[in-house]
Amino acid sequence: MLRGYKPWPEDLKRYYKQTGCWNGETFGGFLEKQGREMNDHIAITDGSEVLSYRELNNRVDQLAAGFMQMGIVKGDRIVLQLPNIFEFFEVCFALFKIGALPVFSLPLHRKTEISYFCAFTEAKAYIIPDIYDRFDYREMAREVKEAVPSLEHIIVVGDNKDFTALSNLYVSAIQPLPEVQADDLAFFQLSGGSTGLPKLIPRTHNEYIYSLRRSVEVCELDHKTNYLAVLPVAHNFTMSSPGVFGVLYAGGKIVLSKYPSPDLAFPLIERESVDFTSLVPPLAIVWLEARKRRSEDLSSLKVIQVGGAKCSAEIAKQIGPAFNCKLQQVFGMAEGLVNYTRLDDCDELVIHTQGKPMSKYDDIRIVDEEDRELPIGSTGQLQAKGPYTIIGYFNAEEHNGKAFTTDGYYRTGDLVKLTKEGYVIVEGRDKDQINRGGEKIAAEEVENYLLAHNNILDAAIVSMPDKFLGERSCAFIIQKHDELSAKDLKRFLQDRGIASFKIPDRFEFVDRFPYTALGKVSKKNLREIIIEKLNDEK
Ligand code: J2J
Repeated sequence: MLRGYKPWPEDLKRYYKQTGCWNGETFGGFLEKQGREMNDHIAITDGSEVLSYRELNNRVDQLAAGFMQMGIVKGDRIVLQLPNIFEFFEVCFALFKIGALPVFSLPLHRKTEISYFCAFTEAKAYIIPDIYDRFDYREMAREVKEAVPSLEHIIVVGDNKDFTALSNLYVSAIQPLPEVQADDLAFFQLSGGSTGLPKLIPRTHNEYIYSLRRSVEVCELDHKTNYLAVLPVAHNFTMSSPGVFGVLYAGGKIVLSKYPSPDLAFPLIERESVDFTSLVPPLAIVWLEARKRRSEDLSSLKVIQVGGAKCSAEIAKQIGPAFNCKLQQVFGMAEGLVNYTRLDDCDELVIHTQGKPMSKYDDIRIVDEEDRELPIGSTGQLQAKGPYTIIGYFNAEEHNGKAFTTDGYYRTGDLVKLTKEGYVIVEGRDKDQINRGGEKIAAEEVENYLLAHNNILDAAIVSMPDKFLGERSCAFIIQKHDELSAKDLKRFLQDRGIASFKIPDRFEFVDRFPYTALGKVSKKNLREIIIEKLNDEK
């Protein structure tokens, strides 16, 4: 058993198996089955090249053999940082078949985050594209390797320079694949986080495949589905709600778009008869605007999902009519619980709520600050437990004590209320996080990066409202000597190497922070201060 991983207790395992939620399937097993049954049906396309289910399964087997030959074994952690390309799937499923564990980082992560993921998980390999979105990942990999010397392999998709080329690892199998059980760990997802460093979310085959199966049912996918992936496939939403893994589970076709812009996405929708896709709210706004001026035939679209951040009713209202399709709101989290509006729900629910839990085995409650359950209709903290909601982060015992209740509920940090139909309305958040158009920023993480600056005495980051992104981030700074500018601090953070979305949008230099009665920095007051300033500037 991997150190730092707390497995599901036996009684819960038994319960979720008895109820049929966990059906014993593994990722490798289901791809194998699809390879046989779906055969020449297209699994993945990028609009020019295609890969059938049989070909995908064969390439996965060859790659699994190559990984084994280079010494990757069951239980090894492999940090994966690939955009929306075929190889993402080949690598994932090859690792799943061996029982090695992908750690899903996002294309925007930079050397600070990647070095941390590699060191924290004691990763054996790090897999990257050569260049993506004008960024050379090989240069970053060199720095990561320097920071984490225990990392054995850097594997590159494309021009490998002096690293290992992924393309050389497709070989014919000479040894059998190891046994992988459905209760085994399959991979690590990343938490949006609210404290110091990003937390890692351990997932087993059983629990995650249940969430795929149930998502496929709720979203009514089948082998005729043509799903367009525009958001990064490594994100939990695009991966599993129902996402690209849900599509493979249903035997449908994944259409990969490297970028989410309508210039790329709309022609793909037309050419590939896309009927289903997932967006974050700011992207929905961009698509709505583009729809007015572009001429592609998008009549194949049946469902547009919007999730990851609150979609305002004003935007929600426009999506159905503009694209002549259904809107589905999705309120989920990489830790588990996913809520969907249903495809036959009335407009009132679809426009004004964030859906209801996908499974009847999801157990949710809304509580006050002392964990006392609140009556329906009151706003409180959402807690969740169920067959696909984790019971602990990886190797984070102290944090787990705070993030989970003693009776096993995950504290989502979201403030919600329930409608009489049992639908969730997201009202706010009591976690120290900024949701920048779906991209999550743990305030404390960025504050710590800023505190490493020798002229910063204290830093506090809060959200500020933004019409397009929903929220942006504002850093309040107390400096030792009056000499810093916003530009200096942006450069300081960039040089440190962190994802660009974490760099504060605005810096406010102040002499002191407001404090709560308990002596903590009052982020509520800071938010009020910046809102007032923004209003004055209008
Ligand atoms: C308001 N807040 C939302 C929504 C997520 C499906 C969909 C999304 C995610 C995801 C996911 C929201 N309205 N519709 O993993 O499988 C905020 C909440 C939540 C946090 C989780 C999936 N949808 N949120 O966004 O792990 O605050 O997952 O707790 O990135 O995003 O973020 P993340």
